[in-house]
Amino acid sequence: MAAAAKNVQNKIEALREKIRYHEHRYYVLDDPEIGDAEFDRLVNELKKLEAEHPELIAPDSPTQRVGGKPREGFVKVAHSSQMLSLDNAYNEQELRDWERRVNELTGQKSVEYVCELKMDGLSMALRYQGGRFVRGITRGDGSTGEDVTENVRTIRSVPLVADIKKARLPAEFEVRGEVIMPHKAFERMNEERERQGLPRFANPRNAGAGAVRVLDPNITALRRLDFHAYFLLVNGRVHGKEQWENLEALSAAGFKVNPHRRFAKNIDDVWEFIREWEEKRESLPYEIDGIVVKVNRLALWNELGFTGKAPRWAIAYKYAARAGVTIIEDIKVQVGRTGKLTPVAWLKPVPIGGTTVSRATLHNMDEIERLGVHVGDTVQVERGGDVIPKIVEVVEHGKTEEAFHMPERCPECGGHVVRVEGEADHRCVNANCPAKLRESILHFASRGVMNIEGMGDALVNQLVERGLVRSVADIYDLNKDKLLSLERMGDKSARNVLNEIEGSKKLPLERVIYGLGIRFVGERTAEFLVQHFGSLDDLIEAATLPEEAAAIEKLEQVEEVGPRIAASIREFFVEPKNRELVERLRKAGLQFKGKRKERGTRLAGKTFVLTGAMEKYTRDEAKKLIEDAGGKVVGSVSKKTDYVVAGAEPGSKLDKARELGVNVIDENGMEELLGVG
Ligand code: 1X8
Repeated sequence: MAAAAKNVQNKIEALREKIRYHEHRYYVLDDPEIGDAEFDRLVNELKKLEAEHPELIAPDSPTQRVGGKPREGFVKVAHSSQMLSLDNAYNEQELRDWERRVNELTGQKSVEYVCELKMDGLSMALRYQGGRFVRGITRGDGSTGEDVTENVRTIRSVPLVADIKKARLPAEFEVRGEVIMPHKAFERMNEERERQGLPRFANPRNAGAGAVRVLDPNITALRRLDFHAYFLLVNGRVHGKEQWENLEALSAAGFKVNPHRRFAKNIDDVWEFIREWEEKRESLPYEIDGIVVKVNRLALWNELGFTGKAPRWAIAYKYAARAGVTIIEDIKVQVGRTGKLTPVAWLKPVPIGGTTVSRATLHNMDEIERLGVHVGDTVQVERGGDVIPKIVEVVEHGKTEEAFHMPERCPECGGHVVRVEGEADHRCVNANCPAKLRESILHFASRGVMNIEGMGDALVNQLVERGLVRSVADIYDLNKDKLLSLERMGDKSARNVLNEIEGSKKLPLERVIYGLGIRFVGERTAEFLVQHFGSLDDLIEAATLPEEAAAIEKLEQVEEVGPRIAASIREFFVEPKNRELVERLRKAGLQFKGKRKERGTRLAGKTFVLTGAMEKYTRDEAKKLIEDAGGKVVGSVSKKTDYVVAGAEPGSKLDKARELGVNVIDENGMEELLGVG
């Protein structure tokens, strides 16, 4: 290899190493050393080098996690050895019975154990060759699973390259573990589904399973899944001397191994760990349903062997579901800041897992119909982590079977309630609904938005009731006199609140946009809007173009903005009252400018779909080129697609394009449109 080429290769490899290191800090250790911007800069530098030297792109490069092409279906793969389920223990007696059997069969008085959290997700086998991730297989029926490699590749805590030297692992090995969807990701996914008029997933496990088994890896990538490793196999057999050592080795190799594990000298230590986590599991950001207890010494695993389907060297201690049975006394409706009406079940108070539950959300009408609940029914209620209690099923119908109906008038203001065709939600359409106002102010002031500490329920209720705040802009007209006129507001508190309000003026534009409370515009969309438009004025100019179609088209060029979000943004900014609000916020001195990415206009309004491998560009690089020229890249072909760019081995998208008569071009054609090459 020529010296220059060698030089580039070294540079690329060094960058990859650096990015892997920071990925590991962030996604595995939850302990980043650098900020997002710095991280993005490294990745962009690597992408640029790889685009200039596509011959050096390797499947284990950090740039190659996303961008795989959708599948037609999944291929079945045999497991290296059976993926077993575990026997369960439900109380201390069953745990101690299990221990006695372990002692009898091994001829020991007492043995060491490893305690691990039992995560409620999907078991998965990951194969590594030459230390590199090559295959991800679902559990399936235990003997055969499905090849979901490209989807697993998008899970950031799965290392594409394992540090086999540091971990002293052979080049070829298999890791088994659990794919989980954290509560936050689960809530986000369900909110998105509601917006799309789709039914909610019942729990994170089902949602995770759905995300792993979608045919398009780009969808998996959006789901923020996580992987925790807990078994190490070599040649389909257990490897090494101890489970504890194996967990340490997996951790050293770069896998996420649940940090909440314990080496137990004996079964009493095990029991202590189990007792400890019964309460503590509430504070975890994901769902666990028990504790897995494993005999530590692997030599004993062979001696103990298996019962019909489960190993004798491990047991799953299952916590009682944090569920209770109670009666629905009433169903009331709450109004949120977007005017959404949420039906809430008022329950006969029932103790569940240490707290008393007296409310459970019913989300929307679809959910009520799915469950078939009525007032007076006896229901099973479940609580998980920080998730709001929910009703799982009707245990017994009440005597009266009066169906619940959404009110036709808003319970807070009497305004009209409508349900838009194709949406799951009912909402109050009165722009001046006091409930909407109260909730919008609370949203605006909340920590993730304008972060005005002290502006919680108590203060906001008073401000709204006394008419001191009629829109979020009024917050910036508050002064000491107005605040001191309120109950329980002293000199010092008033000063603090005013300081907080003053401080909020420095927060970046994306917070301001998020704070406006435009429907469907969350934190992430607000960031994309700022990236794209750079200022609130440019965003407003695009959103309020006289011609609606032109405005929508401009807005849809923003990442992750589709027709629904675009329409909502336009609707917001064409409303004169909202424009007035914006002007008042400008006068108050809020940030109206953000960081802008310069974009061309050559391909403005054009929509592209990419399929197959290009020679000169990675998928990401091509996407960026098109986007930088003002075009938009989407995942699937429709009549609205302007061009399909087909590389080598194109997928079904090419067939679809031909079927619909969409222009198909190759890499050269794309360069021509871009005016490069
Ligand atoms: C299932 C699970 C295991 C562990 C954690 N969560 C699970 N869902 C663990 O060992 N830490 S082991 C297991 C199985 O063998 N079926």
